[in-house]
Amino acid sequence: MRSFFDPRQLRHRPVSELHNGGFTAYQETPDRAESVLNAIGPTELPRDCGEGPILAVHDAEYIEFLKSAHALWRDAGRDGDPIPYAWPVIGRRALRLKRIDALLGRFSFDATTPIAEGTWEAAYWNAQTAIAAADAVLGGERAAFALCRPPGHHAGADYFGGYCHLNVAAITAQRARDAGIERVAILDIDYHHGNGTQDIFWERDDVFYASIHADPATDYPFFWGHADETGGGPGEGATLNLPLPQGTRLPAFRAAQAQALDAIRAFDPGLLVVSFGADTFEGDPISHFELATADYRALAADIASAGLPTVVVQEGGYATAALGANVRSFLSGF
Ligand code: Q9C
Ligand code: ZN
Repeated sequence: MRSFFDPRQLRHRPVSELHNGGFTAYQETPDRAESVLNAIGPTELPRDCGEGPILAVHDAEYIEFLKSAHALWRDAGRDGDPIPYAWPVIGRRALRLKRIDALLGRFSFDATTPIAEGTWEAAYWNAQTAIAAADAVLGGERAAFALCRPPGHHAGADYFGGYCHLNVAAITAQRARDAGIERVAILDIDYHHGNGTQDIFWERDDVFYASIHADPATDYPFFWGHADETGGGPGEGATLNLPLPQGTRLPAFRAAQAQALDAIRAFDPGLLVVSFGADTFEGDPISHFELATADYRALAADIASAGLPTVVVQEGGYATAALGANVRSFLSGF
């Protein structure tokens, strides 16, 4: 399978994150990408398609913020990386303040995701990697893989969080729409609900979003991903959430995925985007499903049997040493 990656994606290197009440080493490391690269062999560099496909999904003010946040933080005399800590909670005025602390709260939903010096450059090339995989499939490839890192599915049109800045699955889906594909489906099988992807397409009937994830009653991101969230307005019915309990193993996960694939087939998309997170792995340090390395091949084979042109984008997966083998297993299923 053609696979894409750009070494500039490694330049996002926050030092620490707020986790369970203290600062711990940042989990979403550049080593994750190295683990995958070592396992899957050579990748292709993306070409530079510019900001157009990013701005087709994300708000321009948010993009300007991402570019400038680290410098504004330094200008304010701070060491370390910017981390938001005050938010305009629902009901507050959406003030357009200039202070970096206020901007951080305006454009985020959590405090787990610092913006490091190289974050914008990494996020930009991360998006180009996804666009390159999309273009390969739009050009006739049956399937392609974007080794996206940082991940994307927690990022909304105007917010970051959950280790994500640019929503690579949404950028991929929108790229296909703009190339003339009338209906696109996204299957999100990361351990966590993809709140950003859901928000971006919530009111749209041209992009179907199906997600299998840990029940948000017990797991991050808590405020999205419940089974009764099915889309709004014209998008009613084009969002499908299938939460599963902690401890889930292959049989239950596979059954949920079959249900999602049935709904996707009924939607009749011209292209499928898979948000693939390997944080469903039994050895994942921050998650609580029990999938084994070989299980990913079976899941991918089920997806491949839907017979759709497919772009796989990498999301989470924090058992770094095993991540490469898990991704290789998944890709082998195609
Ligand atoms: N104390 C992805 O897998 N940390 N993001 C949860 C735990 C955030 C995961 C807090 C987890 C984000 C793409
Ligand atoms: Zn995840």
